[in-house]
Amino acid sequence: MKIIAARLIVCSPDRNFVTLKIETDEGIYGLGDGTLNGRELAVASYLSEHILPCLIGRDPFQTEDIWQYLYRGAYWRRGPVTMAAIGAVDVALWDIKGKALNTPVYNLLGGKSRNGVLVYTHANGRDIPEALDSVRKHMDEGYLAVRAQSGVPGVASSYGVPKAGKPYEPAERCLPSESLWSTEKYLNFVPTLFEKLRVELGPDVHLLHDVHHRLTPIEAGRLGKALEPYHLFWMEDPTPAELQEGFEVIRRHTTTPIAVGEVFNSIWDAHDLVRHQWIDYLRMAIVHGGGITPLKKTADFAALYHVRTGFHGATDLSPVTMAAALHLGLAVHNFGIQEHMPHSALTDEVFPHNYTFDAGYMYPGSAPGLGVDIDEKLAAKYPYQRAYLPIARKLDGTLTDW
Ligand code: CS2
Ligand code: MG
Repeated sequence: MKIIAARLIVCSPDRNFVTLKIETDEGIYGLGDGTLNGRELAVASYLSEHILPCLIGRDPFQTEDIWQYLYRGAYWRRGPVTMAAIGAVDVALWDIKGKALNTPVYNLLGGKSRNGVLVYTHANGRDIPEALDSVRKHMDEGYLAVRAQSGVPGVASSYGVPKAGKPYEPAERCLPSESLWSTEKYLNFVPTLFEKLRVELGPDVHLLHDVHHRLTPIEAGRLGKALEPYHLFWMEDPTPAELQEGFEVIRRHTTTPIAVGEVFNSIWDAHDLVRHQWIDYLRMAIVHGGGITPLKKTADFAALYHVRTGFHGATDLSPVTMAAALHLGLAVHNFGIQEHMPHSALTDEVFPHNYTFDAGYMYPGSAPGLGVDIDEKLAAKYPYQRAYLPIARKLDGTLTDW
């Protein structure tokens, strides 16, 4: 089998997506996702200018060699743009391989290690009563694990809280908006949120929380300790993770489990975090980490240190990445949980897929390959629109991590 064409479909059905379609001489094609929120065209250009011409004529079964060719062969390594581009190719090749062998991708990764993939979804509210209602609503829908975010009194536009009545979606089709941030108000408030949730909801539901990189390690240690009585499933991105040893400080102070990695793009970003057991869950997105090939290796490495997976699953990753995460999550032994932030109805229409949700778990389906397609005619009706993530400033105007 040979690759005869590779092209990009950049569309915006409610939000931007970069999709790669690789076609073969046997009529089988595969899809990959190259979406990098707010930087979509950088990945599209990397793919069309630098990668796609090199794919023509190659054997799509050679996922390992093609991955090494794109990673080592470029000389310039890593970084979100490069790795998202490589990830799009890698995932499309696994899709082709599954279709050619007439089997779902999880069977090529070790087969099913479990019946279904435990997922968590997002609950949020402008205040504690609204956040509580939102968690309850998702529990009624069948979710066994829910991430809870709430507006913080005195802090305008907190992370994870939607604008009036809309589903939460941080990218905006305008220049970056600015929000204000106060660590002091946040740290005083969050334990009261989880105290209320536990009192009202009981011990069984898995509760998660995303700090979104906003604390220093010692502040994160304080928060983790304060949250211990409410036994969170995890506290996510407590501090920016460039300094991996920062997590040693957090670990020294709390037993609240830690999840990190949605902005990582290489096993090397997590190497110390994993081997020192400073974290519990690794959240790299399949696309931004360079695809299924390196993520399988990363998961196997993490397994040696009791670190489990919690792959990123926000709506800025397309249904193609969602499917890839479900296939890999079903197969690896050290699966932890999968984020599920459902896409809009329009996005789901553009990307028809086989994966399903039932009673707290998701299932990738048994279609050959990944089980996701793209309706190109419909996609063409929604052209790319420039969009940015917001930025955050402290109350005194200092730019801080959003
Ligand atoms: C978030 C993301 O899903 C998450 O945990 O942190 O929504 C993140 O803000 C976006 O992916 C940014 O593009
Ligand atoms: Mg997050």
